[in-house]
Amino acid sequence: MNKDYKQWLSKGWVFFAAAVLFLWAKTYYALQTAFTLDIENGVQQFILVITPISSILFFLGLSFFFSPKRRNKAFMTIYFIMSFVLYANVVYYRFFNDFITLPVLMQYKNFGDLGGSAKALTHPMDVLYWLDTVILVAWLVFKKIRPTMEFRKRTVAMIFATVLGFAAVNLSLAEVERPQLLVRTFDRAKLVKLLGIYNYHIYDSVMTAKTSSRRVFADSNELSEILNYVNSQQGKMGVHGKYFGKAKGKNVVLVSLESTQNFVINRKLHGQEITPFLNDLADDSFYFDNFYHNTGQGKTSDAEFLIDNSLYGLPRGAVYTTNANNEYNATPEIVKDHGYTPVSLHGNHASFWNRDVMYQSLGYDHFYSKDSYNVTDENSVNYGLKDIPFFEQSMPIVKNLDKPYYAKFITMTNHYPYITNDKSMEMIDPADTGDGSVDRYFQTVRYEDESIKKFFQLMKENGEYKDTIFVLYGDHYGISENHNRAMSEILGKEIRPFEHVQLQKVPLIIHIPGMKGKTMDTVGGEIDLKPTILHLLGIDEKNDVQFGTDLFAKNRESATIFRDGSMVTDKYVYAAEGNKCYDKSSGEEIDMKTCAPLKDKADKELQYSDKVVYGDLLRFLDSEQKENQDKKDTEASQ
Ligand code: GP9
Ligand code: MN
Repeated sequence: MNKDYKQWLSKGWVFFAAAVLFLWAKTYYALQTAFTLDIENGVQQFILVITPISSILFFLGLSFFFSPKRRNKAFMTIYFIMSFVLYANVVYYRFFNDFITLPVLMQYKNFGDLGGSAKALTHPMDVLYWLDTVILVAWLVFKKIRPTMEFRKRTVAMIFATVLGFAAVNLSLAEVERPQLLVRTFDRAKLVKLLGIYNYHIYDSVMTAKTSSRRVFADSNELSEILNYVNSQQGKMGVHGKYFGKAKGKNVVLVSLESTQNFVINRKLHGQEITPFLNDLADDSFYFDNFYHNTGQGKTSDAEFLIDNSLYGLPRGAVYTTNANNEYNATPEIVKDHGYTPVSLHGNHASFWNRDVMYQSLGYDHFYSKDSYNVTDENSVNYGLKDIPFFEQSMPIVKNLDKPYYAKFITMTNHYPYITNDKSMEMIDPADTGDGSVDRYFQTVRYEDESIKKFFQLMKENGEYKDTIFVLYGDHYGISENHNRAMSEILGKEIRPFEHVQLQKVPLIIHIPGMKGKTMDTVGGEIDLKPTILHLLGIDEKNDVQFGTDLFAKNRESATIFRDGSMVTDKYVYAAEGNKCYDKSSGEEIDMKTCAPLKDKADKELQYSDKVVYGDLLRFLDSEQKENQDKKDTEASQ
């Protein structure tokens, strides 16, 4: 190598500038290609270019506070962490269509479990995300060109002044583009778009700390306001459906259908039904074809939370991991007071989604998790035990439960990336859109359907069927917006925000042996299942805060609210994404004015629910109710 060249390469500022440029270019490349940020104008484009620079200079600049001896190591460590944060978001986004939040990171303490998915989510081109790190490390390893980053104090001060300058420009432009960006935090994509990925993570960490402090400062007055709201809403509290008590004393079986969306029900692929058993079962049950999931980042666990508590999950992270030690008033605990044995059954290990801890707070007597099953390489795929052996092996457990039981079965095979590992699992050919996940989805849904068929057979053979009511629900979407192209091919129409909202429908089938059932068109969501189930059992709510309504109640408001602030009623669809309003039956976009009340209501209700969870407000419930009752008593006696 030419001597001048070597000399030049060993200059500290050359190395520093090269590293900054590498990281800047890489971050910009990710912002442009890996995430869907919907850049709307030139200003936003400009913001996107400059956002990474302030945080890159700031963090890499921190290495100047280390002694010159340690500086190179400190520098590379920071560089590596930033690259890792970027790449982790890229991979996470491919599946979740969302950015990582600190609570989510903490809940995936078992990253090993994501092994299967993670592999499918990495691409060969991802080498680009690590090439720069390799070059920089090599640069530092070769003694002949090893630079020493020793700058004058003035230079360092200038670097930090540049940080401040860029940050100020960035923040003021962002404020103009999106007023109150930092206060209204529903949308992580906007934060990343306008603040950059690294600043977003700083913001997220501050928010997480703030969240934990909310519990400390919460007081019981907040609860009275929420109780007033809940009691004033149409049909929310104590309004019975016409089947109140019709399943009194029966066992309750809940089945969580992994990633199962409603569009597969009664649909054919290659002339074959995708869910033949569920289709027949729906005919012989109460089948809700306007039922939506209300989940957020907590996915399966959010669905479980919604169903047991009639409270919403959180806007960030999963309540199962962030607030597992709260006081709750959940269905398992309530039915237990009425003589039930509440249990949960799932073939994954107990700590996934922090279930082992949360279930104790919700009042489950026992959690039959992976350790209770015989799980081998042959009988598992993806996350673990396949659904058919799961149900087969669950039967002896069920038979031995004290009756009546409230048993939740959580299926798992129909999970992204929708893998089969045995020909006998493939009962239908994959679709042919060319999008692997979508194509395979139909096969794993078909397998899941077969497992439910088997489960019903076994329940009948074992004499459990006739004394049991069955509640089957899809936990959340399986096909994200990243697959809109393939989905529009399947559905034969363009996927606008309206269709996207409609795709959040999941099947709900309530099967009561001996009762005929019918298709129910009331609009509802997972939030409504707690009162619906309790009422079927003839149990009335008391001392409770719940946001759902009995799905069988005639005068209930036919509506549901999504975790992202969208809302669906029998007439309108408000899509929070894009802030759009639609007529529900025609799908035509209409004036946003019509949806304004829906948007307000959704925001208010979600805020109330978040207050309950963040503030752990149910711990005040007994004293608050008692005070109200005392007040009423004194008023009555006056
Ligand atoms: C894990 C299973 C899947 O135990 O419930 O969880 P998900 O990724 O769908 O939330
Ligand atoms: Mn799930």
